Amino acid sequence: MTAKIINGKEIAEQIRQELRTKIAALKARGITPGLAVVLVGEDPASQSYVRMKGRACEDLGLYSKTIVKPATTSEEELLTIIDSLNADPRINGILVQLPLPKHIDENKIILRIDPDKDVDGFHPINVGKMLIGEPGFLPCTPHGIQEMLMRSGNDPEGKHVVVVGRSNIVGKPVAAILVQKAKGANATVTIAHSRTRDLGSITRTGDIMVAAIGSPEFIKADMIKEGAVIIDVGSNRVSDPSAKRGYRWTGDVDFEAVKEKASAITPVPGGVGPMTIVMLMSNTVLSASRAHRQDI
Ligand code: L34
Repeated sequence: MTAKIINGKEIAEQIRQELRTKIAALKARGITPGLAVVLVGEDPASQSYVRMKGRACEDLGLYSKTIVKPATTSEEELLTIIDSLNADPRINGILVQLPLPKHIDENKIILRIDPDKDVDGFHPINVGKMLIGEPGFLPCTPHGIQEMLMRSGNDPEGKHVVVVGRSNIVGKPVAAILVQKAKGANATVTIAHSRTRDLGSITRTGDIMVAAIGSPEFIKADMIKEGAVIIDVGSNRVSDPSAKRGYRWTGDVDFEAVKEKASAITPVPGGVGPMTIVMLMSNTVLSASRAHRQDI
């Protein structure tokens, strides 16, 4: 079997079009949703993600503000920036790009963001709401994965989803979302990770696999079930002297081999990445409509 490619770029574009209608409705009422992105340091991958977020805002006609600070920025300074964004009525969404430099406590920073502007869905209030199935903000990558599954005809209901990876950004929340008693969910979920014994014996039972390990091409063909749906969350920048820019993006899945055994697979680039960006736009629009009590 050769897998169907789940085109994240195309699905994200479809969602962008839906957002344009909502944004036009808000603008007709004098409301322009606004997003602030804060980047601390000079990690090249982070720089490129932050650039893409700014460009997506521009493309949709959202107000956007990108704040770039040196790696030496203190925790106190960053907290002050967040306080001012919390108080700024033009800003509906605040995102602090992770990872932060080691001397800054990420949890402390996230806790300072107004939960009503937490478009990343990382604040413990929103994490709690997600877990109990209450409306808040769903984290962009996990929510994007859910949208991707549904819009590609791979409803997770009743299926066994094996998540590989247990980060707060992807592994844990995607499991929490897909296990909900809700449309687009109702899955049986297993979370496997670096300490899982005999990983392959677990991953081979997954009808759907979400690979979020952060290790290039870690998932080999012999680790998946024949006909499985493979969601590759990996976003690894590996150096490649033959590439124009000197690097290329690769996922956590050995794409060439796995695509011969899976029924559907997301590519890297052009898979989960664009979904993350568009769900961020969606959360920002949602936040603005809530802030102005608009039902769109
Ligand atoms: N706070 N930190 C916070 N929020 C997030 O949602 C993120 N993440 C992850 C890292 N840190 C974060 C992102 O934005 C990863 N991530 C992300 C976003 C976009 C893409 C990849 C990761 C993406 O669109 N990648 C492209 C390839 C890159 C390119 O074309 O230059 C792709 O097609 O996969």
